Amino acid sequence: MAQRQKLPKSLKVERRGAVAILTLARPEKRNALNDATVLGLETFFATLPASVKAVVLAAQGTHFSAGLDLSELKILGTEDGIEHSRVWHRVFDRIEFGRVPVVTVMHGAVVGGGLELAAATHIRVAERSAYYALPEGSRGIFVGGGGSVRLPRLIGVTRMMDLMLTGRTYGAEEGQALGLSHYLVEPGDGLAKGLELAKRIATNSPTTNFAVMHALPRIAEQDRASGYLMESMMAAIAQGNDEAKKRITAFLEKRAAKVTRK
Ligand code: 1HE
Repeated sequence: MAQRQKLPKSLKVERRGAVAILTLARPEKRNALNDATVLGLETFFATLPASVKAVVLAAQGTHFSAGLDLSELKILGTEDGIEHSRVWHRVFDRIEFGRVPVVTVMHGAVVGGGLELAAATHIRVAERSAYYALPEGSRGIFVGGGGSVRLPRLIGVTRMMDLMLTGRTYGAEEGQALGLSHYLVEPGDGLAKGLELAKRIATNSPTTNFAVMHALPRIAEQDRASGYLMESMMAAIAQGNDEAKKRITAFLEKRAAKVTRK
């Protein structure tokens, strides 16, 4: 795919119609996230062609990601450490509040910064081999990629405390029950499921995807009165759009799919 800027060799991109597949491609280091990879993620999302409507984030090898590249951390002092964490915040925010929804396909270790990255994406598919941990606790450090902001919202503060204090891991089934993943699939089936979901997401009205990515999480964090206000404004913007009118007319004229359960 023609990406305007060059990506590091730890990231590979393929195109399937309106979906781009971004693959962490450093399996020899278990997709540990070094600076080049994190900045490459930023470049990828900053230069996404307009024709890409959804992204699948996947990983090569037996593990999704071993988290922060610890060989780079050991040379950082306090001030550089703050800057390092702030770069991760910037990049992961760019993913979470970017232009297109991102579906992550997880397998093997999804740990530390790897879990923080997955948590910054919108839909997570777990293969049964996936497991989750926050080894920062055992390494004498703390999460730095937005984990303390995003993970308590997914699984609660006390579960995150347990992960960090005791070095506990959650398996794929536990992660599914807790909300770390939205879909649980057999080993090897993750990419197909991720692509199926991303292709479906890519057919939504861009206004709906915008509202879900940008308005919904902010409304959920607001007081009720502000939330209702923002919801009515967002609803009015979405329904006033030609795309919404076209889709509703198509349903009324029996040209659109019904909501059925397969
Ligand atoms: C690494 C890293 C890494 C592997 N940084 N090099 N994350 C952790 O504490 C997790 C550390 N990693 C592991 O526990 C294991 O590597 C795995 C369970 C993920 C995989 O085990 P395994 O047996 O398949 O692989 P391995 O033999 O441990 O690792 C293969 C190579 O990858 C090896 O290098 P080699 O040159 O000896 O072949 C490892 O050193 C290297 N490697 N993980 C650097 N993480 C923004 S703040 C976020 C804070 C965090 O993310 S802290 C959590 C760090």
